[in-house]
Amino acid sequence: MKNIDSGGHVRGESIYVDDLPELNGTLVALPFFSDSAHGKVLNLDLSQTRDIPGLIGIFTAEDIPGENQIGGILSDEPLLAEEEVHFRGQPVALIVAEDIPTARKVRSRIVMNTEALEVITDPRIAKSRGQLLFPPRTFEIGDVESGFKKCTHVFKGRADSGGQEHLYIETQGAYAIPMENGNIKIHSSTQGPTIVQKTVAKVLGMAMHQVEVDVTRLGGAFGGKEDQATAWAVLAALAVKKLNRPVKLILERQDDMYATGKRHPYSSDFTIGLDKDLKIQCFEVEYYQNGGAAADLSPAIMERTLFHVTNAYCIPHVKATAYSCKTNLVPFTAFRGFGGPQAMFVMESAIALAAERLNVDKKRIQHQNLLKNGDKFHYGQLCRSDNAVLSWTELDKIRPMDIECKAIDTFNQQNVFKKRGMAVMPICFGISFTNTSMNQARSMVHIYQDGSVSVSTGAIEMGQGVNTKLTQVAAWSLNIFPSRVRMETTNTTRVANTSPTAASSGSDLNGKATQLACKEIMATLMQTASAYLGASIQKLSIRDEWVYISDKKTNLYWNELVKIAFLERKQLSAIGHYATPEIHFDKRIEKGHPFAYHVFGTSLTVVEVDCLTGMYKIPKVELVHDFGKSMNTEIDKGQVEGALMQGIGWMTVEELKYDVEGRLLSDSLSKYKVPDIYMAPGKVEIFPLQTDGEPMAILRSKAVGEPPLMYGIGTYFALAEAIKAFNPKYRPIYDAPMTPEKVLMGLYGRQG
Ligand code: LUZ
Ligand code: MOS
Repeated sequence: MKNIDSGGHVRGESIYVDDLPELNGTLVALPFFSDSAHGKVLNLDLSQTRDIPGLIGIFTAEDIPGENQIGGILSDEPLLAEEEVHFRGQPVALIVAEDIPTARKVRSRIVMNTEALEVITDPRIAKSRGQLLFPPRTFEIGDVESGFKKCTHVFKGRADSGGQEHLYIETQGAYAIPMENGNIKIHSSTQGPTIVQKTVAKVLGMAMHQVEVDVTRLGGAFGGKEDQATAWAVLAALAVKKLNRPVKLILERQDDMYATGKRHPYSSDFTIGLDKDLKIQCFEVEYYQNGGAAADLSPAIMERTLFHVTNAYCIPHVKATAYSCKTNLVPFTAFRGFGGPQAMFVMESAIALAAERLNVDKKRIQHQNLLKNGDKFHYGQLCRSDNAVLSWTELDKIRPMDIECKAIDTFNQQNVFKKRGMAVMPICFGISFTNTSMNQARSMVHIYQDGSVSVSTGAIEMGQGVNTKLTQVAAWSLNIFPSRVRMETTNTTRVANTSPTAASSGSDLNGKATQLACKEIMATLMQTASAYLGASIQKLSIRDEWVYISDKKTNLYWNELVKIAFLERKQLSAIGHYATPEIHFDKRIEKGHPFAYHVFGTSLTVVEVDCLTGMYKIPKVELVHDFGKSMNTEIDKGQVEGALMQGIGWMTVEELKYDVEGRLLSDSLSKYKVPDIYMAPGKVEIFPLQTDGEPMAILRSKAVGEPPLMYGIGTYFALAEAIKAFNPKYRPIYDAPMTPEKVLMGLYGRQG
């Protein structure tokens, strides 16, 4: 089934927040941001703004009627700064004007005077000063201390990975509208409409039922709008509350890059221990997560890091501790993978270091240690599949790795200034919000009198195709054609208490809820048909919109059946509620069964380095991915390709740069390089792992949003191999991203 949005997208007709028709009298809002990374606010001088025509108002923390607090997990983040500012880009005031040029002019005339306080940007320094956002956590299994003593080989190392800008094409924004009786309606570009609703209510001192949030779709999010869409919606709503006029707040690209959180940079220390057969016996790791100036989603992200310590490997003795370090940078936030990729980069670095010191092929250690059915994860859950090994074996069958290695050796012998390298990257990603209570969803289904169907869920369409998948779920559950089904906007008055569309779980949770709602309506319709046809329910079915008795088609058509049920005064609407069964987690002992299932896969990446310039390209990536039984292979392949490319960008050219004063240097697209079409692999081949599918997944089709991002990690290690082929003295230092500059240093130095 084709993506239901593709026509609208291609014609440019799809609606985003800034495309909504504006009501008469709509104003624009523009935040004034702190340009100090850490300081006491002495005063905010507005004197130069007074006589600017078109300025409607400037609001600060003092104008907030409720609680000046937007922290989603911990209450540590004011919406508008009060006595102190903690990062550059922190909102301090809100300018409301007739138009954008006026608002910009006003902004340029506001002066904030601060007394500078010490600026910390390095998580290790923050940790040494005791600057943590919340207490550290340790996940442990076995006994590393005695385990290391029994190891033949023990290696210590360090790994660093950089942050990443989301670069959703639609920037952050919201359009807030005053309604009757002081109520407010907000169109928000958010993954979490309920978070927006709840926070607006809290900050404005309203009840949740006075706030309606509506989302048509997002032009990308990637985690950047899970929590950090909220501030902009609340600011717009604050202006509405103050002025009783519609207010639109859309961040321009540079403001968005400057003032919104990104993927967390991590710095980590590890010790890996192997026995004489290269079985990894022990792994000890300390993660220093750069959290920025407030907690935001860092507690949950740090938790997922701790779940993905060992990637796709079984390690009997593990001790992992994570620190979320408070720095004077914008609060870092959710980004596809949510702390998992950071952990997996450390694991792969440790294996690479061991392979290098032992002078063995990294693949040998990887393969030797893959998870098998029955293995226990360090958090207590059992691995219930052999898909790690199966995907590796399948890839090796399709593209024998030894032959690939030989081809690369031959290429490297024949070329002096071009060198190739390859890496294999197995992945394992847990599906479910790590916070068990978030794993629930609702779906409201109406059948109209003409037989057409309306479906509302908590899922947010952000380009990932969830609405297409939910259309399929509804159509298949009712045995009607997909053209009958309309996916409605996501609206808090129709579907309440939604979890954000995140954690790769949107289709699973909302799909299962939709199945339940459809099932309820189908039961009603089957009763109706049974009475009308005088046939027993057990013998009845609907196929392609016709009612059948056993295998015999009747002349009762869907439209007619719906009409009869309506005239008989039957309920043709239902709300399904789904909560993932079986999952639980006990934080006191850090053990449980947090995930509904895991997604596996293995990729093979080949890179080619130009040894005169340090530039590189990626001739190919081939991978075997565990889709379960994919319900939409085109959408799922699109997710794998997009995630792979995003992972490649994170590992290679995307470099977030801050100076010691906490100033973001890479604050525009001329300074922050994202992979473009020339950077894309010459060939991407995706082979589905043949399995029976996963019953906990919607229609046995596994969650696909995040896991394939981690295939990109292979690129880093393939580049290290290519450099080594040119410069045998090269010793990698596991410091991602591997930019062309670093490659060049590696080609002609000892490290890179
Ligand atoms: N968001 C969240 C996520 O709140 N909890 C999670 O476990 C998660 N995992 C991945 C992406 N977003
Ligand atoms: Mo996410 S990182 O699934 O919002």
